[in-house]
Amino acid sequence: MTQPLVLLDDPARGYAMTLAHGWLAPEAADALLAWLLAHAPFERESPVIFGRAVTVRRASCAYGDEGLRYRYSGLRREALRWPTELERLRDRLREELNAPFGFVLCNHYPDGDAGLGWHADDEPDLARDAPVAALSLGAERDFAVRLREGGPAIHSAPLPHGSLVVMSGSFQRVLHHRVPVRRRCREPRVSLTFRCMREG
Ligand SMILES: O=C(O)CCC(=O)C(=O)O
Repeated sequence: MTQPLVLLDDPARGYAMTLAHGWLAPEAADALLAWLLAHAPFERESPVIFGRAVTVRRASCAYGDEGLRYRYSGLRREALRWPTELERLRDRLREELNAPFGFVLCNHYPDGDAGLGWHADDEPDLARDAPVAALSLGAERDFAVRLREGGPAIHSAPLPHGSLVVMSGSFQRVLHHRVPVRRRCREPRVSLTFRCMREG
């Protein structure tokens, strides 16, 4: 792994974002992607957007500590028990980032026609201002960030296979992020976003 790059750092507003290329070595990233594509029970989502349930091309599933569930955009995801393949990564992240990661949302983008719109990971089930760590596997896709009030992206970074983005501090309260559609991309991508849940 190379030293993480600091892509955003705003001490006044209390947020930061780092990107570590090769956080997972290529062979390990290949094996994990193959395992997820073969075994993870991805389901296409129908989030409620402007009051209507809309089925999107992206699919997702979640793993986590026993009894955990996660509510977002009118959906409820029950966490499946941690498989060994993800437990190891969770433990490594807990140690490296000193944060109690207890849940991972897995997003499957079958190709570049699937994307994820502007949003923040700020649901009430999440611990306030805890880091969110996103591991990218498969096709390289862009990750864009803008202020919550709108306007153009203030940053956009390509996320290669095996890279890890960490959003920390007030990031989710101040900023929105998205994965734009990329029509030319024909390869699948899976992202794993590890989250810390609110106590109680
Ligand atoms: O796919 C990604 O890298 C981002 C995923 C994400 O923003 C989310 O799960 O909330």
